This record gives sequence, C-alpha cells and structure tokens, in this order.
Amino acid sequence: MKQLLFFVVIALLGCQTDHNKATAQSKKIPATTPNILIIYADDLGYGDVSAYDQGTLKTPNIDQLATSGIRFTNGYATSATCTPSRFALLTGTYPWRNENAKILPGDAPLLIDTAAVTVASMLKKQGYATGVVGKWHLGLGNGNVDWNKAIAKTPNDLGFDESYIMAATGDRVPTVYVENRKVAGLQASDPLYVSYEKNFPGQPTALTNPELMTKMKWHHGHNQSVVNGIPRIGFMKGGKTAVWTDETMADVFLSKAEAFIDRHKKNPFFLYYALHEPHVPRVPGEKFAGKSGLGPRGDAILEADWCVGEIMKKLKTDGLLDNTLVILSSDNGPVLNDGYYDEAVEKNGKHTPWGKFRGGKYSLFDAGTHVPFIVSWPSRIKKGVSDAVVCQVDLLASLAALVGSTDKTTDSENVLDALLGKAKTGRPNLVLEASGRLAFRAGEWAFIPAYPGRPLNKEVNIETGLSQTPQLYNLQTDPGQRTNLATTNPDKLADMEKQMKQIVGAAYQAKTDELKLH
Ligand code: NG6
Ligand code: CA
Repeated sequence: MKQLLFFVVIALLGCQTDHNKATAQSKKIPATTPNILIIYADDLGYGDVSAYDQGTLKTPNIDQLATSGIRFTNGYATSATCTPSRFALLTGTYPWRNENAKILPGDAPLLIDTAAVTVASMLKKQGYATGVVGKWHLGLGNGNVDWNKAIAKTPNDLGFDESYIMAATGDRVPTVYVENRKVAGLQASDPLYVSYEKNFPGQPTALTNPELMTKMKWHHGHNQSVVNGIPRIGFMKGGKTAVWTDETMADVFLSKAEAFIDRHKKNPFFLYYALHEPHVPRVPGEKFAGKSGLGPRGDAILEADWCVGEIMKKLKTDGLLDNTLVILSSDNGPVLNDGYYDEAVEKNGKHTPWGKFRGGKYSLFDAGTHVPFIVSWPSRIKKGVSDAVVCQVDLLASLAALVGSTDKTTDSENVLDALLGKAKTGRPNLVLEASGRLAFRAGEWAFIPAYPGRPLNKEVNIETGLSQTPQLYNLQTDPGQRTNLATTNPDKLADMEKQMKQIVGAAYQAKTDELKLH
C-alpha cells in the first residue's frame, strides 16, 4: 500500500512539473488548466484589424491568430475608455458600480480593493503562476505614492505574482516602469517626484519651453512636463536613469512577457500582456516608423501586430501553442487625434478604424466599446467566426468555469461555451459605459437613454452618442446606428429601458439625471 502511494505521488509530481511539455508533446492536453494569455491592446479599433475589415492597414499576425481560433464579431469592452474597461476585465464587475473607475491620473491610488476577486487571484488560487506586463492604469499605492520607496499596493496585491508595468498611460507621468513594487532603474542619488497639482520649482513645461518638444507637439491637454521630447500630462522631476524611451517600449514589454513565459513554461501560467499601442503618444520603434503610410498611429498598430506575432512565435518555439488559450482584445474603440499633432487625421486616408460602427473612443455609440475579440486554443477550439455577444467582464466567470474555480462576481457571466465555440450565443444583455454615462445592448438592440450634453466631442472629433431624446437602434440591420427607432418602436424602447433599469438599479436615475457634461 505504502509503495503504491509512493508511485502515485511520484506520478503526480511528474505531471505537475512537466505540465506543458508533456501535454504539448502528447495528445493529452488537459482540458482544465491551459496556460492563459490575454493580449490587451490600447485604443485598437474593430476596423484597425484586417481580419475584421479589409481596409488599408494589414495586421497579418492578429489575422493569423484569428484564423487559428474564433473571431468574435460581437465582442465588447465594458467601456469606451481604459481604466473602467480594465477594471471590469480584471474584477468581473461593471465599472459603473465603482464611482472612481474613470480615467485615472498617473498618481492615483490603487482602484481595485485588494480583497476583491480578480482573474489573477482566481487563477493563482488554482495553482497558476500569474503575471502582468504592460499598461496598468488602475492606480498604485494608497495615494501620494513615494516613488522612491517600495509601493504599498501594486498588481502584486491583486493576485499577480509578478508585474512589470507602466503606472498609467504613455502620455502621463511618471514615465518610468514599475517592477513589482519598485520603479525600475531608479537611483537614490536622483529621486523621482510626481505631481498632478503643481509643477516643481524651476522645472520646464511644454508651455514655458516649447523648444523641448522635439518629437511631438500637443494639440489639446498634454502641455505639462516634457520627457523624451514629448509633452505629457502631469509634472515630474528627477529619476533620469529610470525614464523610459518611448521608441523601445514595445520591445521592453515584449521581452518581459517572453521572460515570464520562460520562467513559467513548465507549469500553468496566466499572463496579462497589456500593449501600449496604438495609444498616444504614438512613437513606434525604428522598425515600424513610417512603414504603414498612415502616420505614427498606423505604424504603432503594425508594431502591436508584430508583438502579437512574436509572442505567438515564443509559444510555438516552446511547444506551448496547443496548450495555451489566447484571448486578444482592446480596451476601447479608436481615436485619431487624441491630443497630439501626430498626423493621425491627416494620414488616415480611407482607413476606417471604427469599422462599420458609429462613434469611437469616449462614445456611447457602438464603436466606443465594440472591439476586436479573438480567442485561440488550437487543440480545443474549432476555428471559425462567432456572432455571440461576449464581453471582457465575462472573462472572470468563464475562466473560472474552465479551471474549476467557484469564484464569481455579480456581473461576470459564464460564456465559456461561446468562447470555446460550443455555443452560438453569449450574454443576453450588456450595460456599456462612456465617460460615466450608460448605454444598453440586448440581443440585436441598442438603447441610449436621453442625456444632456454635446453630441460631438470636438477635440477628438468623435460623436459622443449624447442626445436630448432616447435612442434605439437595431444593430443587426443598422450597425452604423443611423436610424433612431425610438419613436417608431415605443414598445421596444420601453422594454429596453425597463431591462436596463432592472440591472443598473438606482444608479440609472442618477446617471440620466446628470446635468453637467463630463
Ligand atoms: C484623456 C487624454 C487622452 C488619453 C485619455 C486616456 C487629454 C486632453 N486627453 O484625458 O489623451 O490619455 O485621457 O486614454 O488629456 S485611455 O485609453 O487610457 O482611457
Ligand atoms: Ca485605451
């Protein structure tokens, strides 16, 4: 008996250490513990990916991922901006349930409660090695972070074993990488200071010293500290040895993501790889500068596409392809001019980043949240295209169902069968958010309550979706949301409003009553 137990233990240990190798080589791929890789682009539109829209821009590596798995035509971020979408993806909770889930400054405190369930903590509990590389933008510390000391609250307090991140966005200070709890490469002799309230005495800004803007000029906002020839949001002083070089950011994150895979390829891992591209400032590396013909925005998309190709190559070289579930999506819809003179508008030509949808980033119209959404797991998923409505908020419950976790949250729905191509339908309805306002999709219908405010965000030239009267669209027959059916189909309108109110509860009235435009 003792002997038998000994052999069982040895056999189990063997399985444990050789999880990926053994499974990739034999046909016995475990159905419940694949590696999980989420690739999350920043501001990448539905029509920016050529698998979705055969336009002017070609994204061969993302297309390849799409043809190796399922390309979802109704995939959504919860929100039309970054922080709320990322909050929802990681916590499985609608961002409008947390009043602080809006675009954060670079010195904001950690937005997510460290006691909350996250995709990372859920997978960690199941034995996964967990890591995040890339854009974070969910706050750090308790507020008033001292960047020269260990940071109290980081992704490492939310279930990530390892993190290598930028705190917020490329256009916000601090323009440094944070590794686990420390600013990478910082020297004590040159401490780093950050403020979103006032400048540090004697420090130049884009307004006082415009000649410092050698690489890019600001169009709106972005006129405070200038780093690497690019004006930013927020004030920063010191930390010179830690300051990133925008041109190598994609390479840095890629190599950190690859190193994470190297460290953990023998056991199940979860990597959240959050690309910075094509968010502003768009400063692609020299391999891509000038290559798309669409200016830096197009070049940055080519760079993101290349990163996808490289990380997939890494999985292939390591024999992990069959045993890795890859999910690619974007945090919100596209924008051309997002605050810099970078020729995004001038060189866009006939390219349609928003695909066939209306609006874009910041918008309640569909292009704000209707994004590329691709799932690949070669050994388990039958290739194809799916029209199921799936949302990033559902990853928590769906992945929990996959790995046998009982963790759940109110808003995350288990749409695993849709994600794996076994079911044609996903979630029945979805609450969408843009700048604190909400819209609702159910089946083929989209409903936007009446909101006061400007219909056009002139700075970025994107329609907000705000209107003094309610809007109802049939996305099946009218994906471009051109014909408002609110008056011709009052029954449907009432039904949509009722459903939305039931989910949003008291917040519904508060949101629709707001008088001031964000
Ligand atoms: C806006 C910025 C924009 C971008 C956005 C966040 C200005 C005028 N605009 O406030 O450039 O940084 O925030 O983008 O400052 S997101 O994708 O991270 O949500
Ligand atoms: Ca974004």
